[in-house]
Amino acid sequence: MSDDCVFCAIVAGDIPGRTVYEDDGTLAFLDANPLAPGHTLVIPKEHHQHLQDLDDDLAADLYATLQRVVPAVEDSVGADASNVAFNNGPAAGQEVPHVHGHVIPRFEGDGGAP
Ligand code: DGP
Repeated sequence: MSDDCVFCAIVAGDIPGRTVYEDDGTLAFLDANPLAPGHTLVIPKEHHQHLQDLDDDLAADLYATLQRVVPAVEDSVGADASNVAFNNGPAAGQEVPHVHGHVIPRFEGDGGAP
């Protein structure tokens, strides 16, 4: 847990998050600034900034959660597909320094990648 991390605060329940899925090690919740309806973030509950900071077990847990959440999010909004992306470091656009995968629903004819 990092004191100044907004996603750690969501994990702790100190600020609200609209939870999509939760288990012991991971959490998925709706993005506050969605690029499409259903835009969801998938995080490990432990605070780490970079994907490469996760140990093998936590990386596997995160991937397993993505595999559950992606089809559930697509079904919930009637999407045809989704972009799944990690901004891994500030120079790549990572604004929140807590590992998070974006699940962005996509629709046929919606005009290209965000
Ligand atoms: P990134 O640029 O990859 O670090 O994306 C951070 C995302 O986190 C961005 O899409 C907006 C979202 N976000 C930032 N603060 C909050 C928050 O307090 N709650 C929720 N649900 N999402 C947040």
